[in-house]
Amino acid sequence: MKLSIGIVGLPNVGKSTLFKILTKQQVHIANYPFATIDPNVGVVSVPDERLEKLVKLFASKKVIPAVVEFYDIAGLVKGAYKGEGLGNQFLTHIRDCRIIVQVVRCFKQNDIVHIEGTPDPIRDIETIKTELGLKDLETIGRRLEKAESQAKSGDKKIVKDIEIIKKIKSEIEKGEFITDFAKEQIVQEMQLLTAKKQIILLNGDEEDIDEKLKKYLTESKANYIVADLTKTENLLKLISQSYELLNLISFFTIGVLTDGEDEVRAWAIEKGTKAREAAGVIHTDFEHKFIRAEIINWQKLIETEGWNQAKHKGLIRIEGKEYVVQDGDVMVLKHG
Ligand SMILES: Nc1nc2c(ncn2[C@@H]2O[C@H](COP(=O)(O)OP(=O)(O)OP(=O)(O)O)[C@@H](O)[C@H]2O)c(=O)[nH]1
Ligand SMILES: [Mg+2]
Repeated sequence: MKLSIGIVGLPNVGKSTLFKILTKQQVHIANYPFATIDPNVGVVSVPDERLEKLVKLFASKKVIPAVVEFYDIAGLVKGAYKGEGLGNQFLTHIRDCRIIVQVVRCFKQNDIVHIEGTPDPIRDIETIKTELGLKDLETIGRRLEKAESQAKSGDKKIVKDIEIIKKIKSEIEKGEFITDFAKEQIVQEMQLLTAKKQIILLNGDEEDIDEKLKKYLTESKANYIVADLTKTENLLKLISQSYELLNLISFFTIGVLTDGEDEVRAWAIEKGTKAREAAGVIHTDFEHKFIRAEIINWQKLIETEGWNQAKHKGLIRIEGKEYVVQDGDVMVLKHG
């Protein structure tokens, strides 16, 4: 499962600065709006101490961590949905992202241009929310038209789809996010932006965040991080927070125990994933050909100092396809 994160915000607020901190890529950062036009895409390894310990135990040469993909796109302005600024075409670049990070300018330095004259975090957050909503309404409008023309056939699924579409449409029109509907198939098909989980990154110092803003964020139940991007060197907490929001956990595979590859690898799955589906994350074939999984918690494996030792002690469990994979499981799959 690919975890991808899209970075949005007004122009010139620090999106590319954040992207550079995360990915260590050299990207164009400049004190004028719309410095970024084509999206920047970068991959970041998910830091995991457990992985390093397993590499040591198996003396593996190669370690393959789970990765997160970041998309840094052009700035959004009021009216972007109807073509203002650079238009909204670039919003399509983040449609298959699983999380949206919104960078909000809180720092006050006057020499940095603000598209609306002066920073006003609440106004700016609302502007972006409106633009995301308007983009979704455009998508929804098209989909509703199509569904309504198909509804004449009386297909029950289409009738239900229409019901859901109308419900989310009115939510978005009220200015609400529709994260509660994110699991609905029709919502997933439309890849709606307001259905995605969001993290607000307040770009500034603690003293730039006033009481009014804090209250607003609390009332809107926002997930937020405060970070002055000119002083921050590492923002890995953004990745751990994304894992939490998406309910992700990791399991590990050891190459020498499976296909003979000299590598230790981490895989991200959603909490509650069963062994067979987890096998499918490694290779689609494995899901169909799944026989069983041999499993041990990573810590126990380190303590027993090796797979064979753990096996002798009877610590390796045999689990079937219905087993719910736990965070930190080391898994050896047996497939046909
Ligand atoms: N003082 C200060 N300046 C910042 C901070 N973060 C970014 N900047 C400056 O703001 C300007 C814009 O930064 P970018 O990262 O290019 O902003 P962006 O959001 O990618 O801008 P666009 O691509 O034009 O939409 C640059 O001159 C940065 O150096 C900050 O925390 N404090
Ligand atoms: Mg930029």
